Amino acid sequence: LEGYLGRKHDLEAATKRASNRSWSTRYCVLRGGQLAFFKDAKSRALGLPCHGEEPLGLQDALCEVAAGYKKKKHVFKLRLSNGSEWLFHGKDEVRGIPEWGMGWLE
Ligand code: I3P
Repeated sequence: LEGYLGRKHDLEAATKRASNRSWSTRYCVLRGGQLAFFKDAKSRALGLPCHGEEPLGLQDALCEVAAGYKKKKHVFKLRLSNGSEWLFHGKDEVRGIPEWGMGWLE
């Protein structure tokens, strides 16, 4: 499963706000229990992660609609087992995560 999503780092750890809190677009690849980030499909094909970012390990992670986040629609939250939290912004289109009415940004 892969495609473009907006991404915002919200918490670095359970009680620590992330320092870089701005939204950025990433080509996200969900595979083998990891979520990896690339600038675009070409760098994904070349296996070059965006800014050398480590993939997020999803073991014991929680994922839910970010109902409390009101500034954008179609946002889901990922809470990793280490307490860090990330927000992801999808497109208003039924692809990707259809049960939430979310899809990839085109
Ligand atoms: C952040 C940027 C984000 C904003 C965040 C700001 O500033 O404006 O868009 O999140 O607010 O800190 P900068 O680009 O200077 O890092 P929202 O879009 O969700 O408001 P926050 O610190 O309240 O999360």
